[in-house]
Amino acid sequence: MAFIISGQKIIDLRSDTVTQPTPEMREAMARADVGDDVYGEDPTVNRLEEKAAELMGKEAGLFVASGTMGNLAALLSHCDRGDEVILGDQAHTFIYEAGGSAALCGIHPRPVPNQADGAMCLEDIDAAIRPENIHFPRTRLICLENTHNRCSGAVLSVEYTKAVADLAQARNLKLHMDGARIFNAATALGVAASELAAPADSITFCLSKALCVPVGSVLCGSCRFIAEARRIRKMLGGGMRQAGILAAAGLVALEEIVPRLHEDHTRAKKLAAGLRSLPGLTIEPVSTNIVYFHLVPDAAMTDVQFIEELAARNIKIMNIARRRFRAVLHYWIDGEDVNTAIEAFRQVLKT
Ligand code: TLP
Repeated sequence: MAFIISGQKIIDLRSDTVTQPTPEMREAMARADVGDDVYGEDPTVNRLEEKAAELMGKEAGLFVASGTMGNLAALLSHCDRGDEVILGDQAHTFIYEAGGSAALCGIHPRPVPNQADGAMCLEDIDAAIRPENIHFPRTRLICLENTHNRCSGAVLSVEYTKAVADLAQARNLKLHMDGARIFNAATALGVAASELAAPADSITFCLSKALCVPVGSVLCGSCRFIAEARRIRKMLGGGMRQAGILAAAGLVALEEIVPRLHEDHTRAKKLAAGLRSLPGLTIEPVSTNIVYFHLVPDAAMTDVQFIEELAARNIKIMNIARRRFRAVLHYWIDGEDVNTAIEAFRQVLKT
């Protein structure tokens, strides 16, 4: 099932963003009814936005180019310049979005420590909320991430999310959720995504990760919030025209790929078990489709050598930090690919 690139079978575990559209998606894209979405006239985008809102239990949805754009549009819709957002120090929005909220929106990030399970302690959040004082920025927003990418793909529970929402409400703050992989979280917990999204004022989820869609995310929230986000999306240059070509793949993903995410989770556990049996590696707990592992500090090879030796065997993984690596399971990796990958790791760790 792995990709064939230049005649070589590549098992690409760097991310679930590498997934290609399924044949059903390509077919739906070719047949999609389209119109000018900036005029609100693309029937396929409209259907996707309605379906996404329904799945998230929100009033409205907005199709955006990427998870980064969805988070940025959310932050800009919730906050004014100079406002402060509380988010985890391992949050994607804090680490990987090129500082966009500060650079483009003048929003001040206030990172608090993420625990290993992806949560921020309620006491830490509470302590980070600014009192009214002319010296301080105004705290306006709290951001959660579910599943938590850098925290082992961990899942935040419905109860925890509600507790953060209660705190936000009590302190007159809004709650945004970066739910790039919210369907993975819902699958792992056996709950509807709408239950996880319910406590949040807004949520963005990605179609372009484990769901195999080539491009796109959807931001969901109240009608009023989405109307503002729609204006901001235009400001960011994200007003797309016949975007139904892309949205068509999104509709297929919600029908056909979401129900299969549990297969990626099972394979992630299988990969983790295989890696755990090898010398020289330690493995982080696996909750969803992401496996983080470490080369032991005294390993005989450098991180770069490790990556290169695996690449020479057509296995691609990502180096996240010194001695820390990530493998992400997705639709295009089947059980046989997992066995092949484990065997390649075994050979590399022996060399
Ligand atoms: N994550 C990517 C990289 O940027 C690290 C990946 O390979 O995992 N929120 C979360 C939790 C994400 O993991 C990502 C992408 C995004 C937002 C941004 O989505 P895009 O790439 O569509 O802007």
